[in-house]
Amino acid sequence: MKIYFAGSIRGGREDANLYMSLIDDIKRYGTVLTEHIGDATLSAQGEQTVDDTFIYTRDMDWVRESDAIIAEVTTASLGVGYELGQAESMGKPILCLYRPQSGKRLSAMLSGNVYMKIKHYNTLDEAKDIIKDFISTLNNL
Ligand code: 6K6
Repeated sequence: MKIYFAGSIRGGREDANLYMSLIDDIKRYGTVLTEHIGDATLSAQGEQTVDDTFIYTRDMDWVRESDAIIAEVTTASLGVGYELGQAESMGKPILCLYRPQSGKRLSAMLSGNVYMKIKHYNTLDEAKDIIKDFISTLNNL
């Protein structure tokens, strides 16, 4: 199984370590096409050695190639929102993981969209359980 993990880059890297822990967990179930999202050394400026057209083309190819998308959506990101919209158009199964926070609400473009499987969590262990359930639904398709 190929899984596209989406998480904020230029939207902010506050959760980079969490992305890495989630990616490590998801790797138990298949290939994560986007392991670099969890690279804690990557700043919000992103990689300087490749241009944005290259990144866009490569990432859209990976979305197309993937069997499912798992996104951590707590840190708002234009790129993640775009990827999720495209993935929905392609009919990909999508899980969005969100940590509720006081004073902030998830975009209605996600929370109001019945296509997206949106799951709230607080701890890494809760997120892992949600991922396990999501993968098992895919295996039953
Ligand atoms: C290379 C290594 C790490 O980062 C880079 C360069 N930048 C990007 N590389 C790969 N994917 C990217 C990069 N910038 C954005 N994305 C895609 O958009 C990722 O798949 C993320 O899920 C999403 C993040 O979007 P922003 O708007 O937060 O940057």
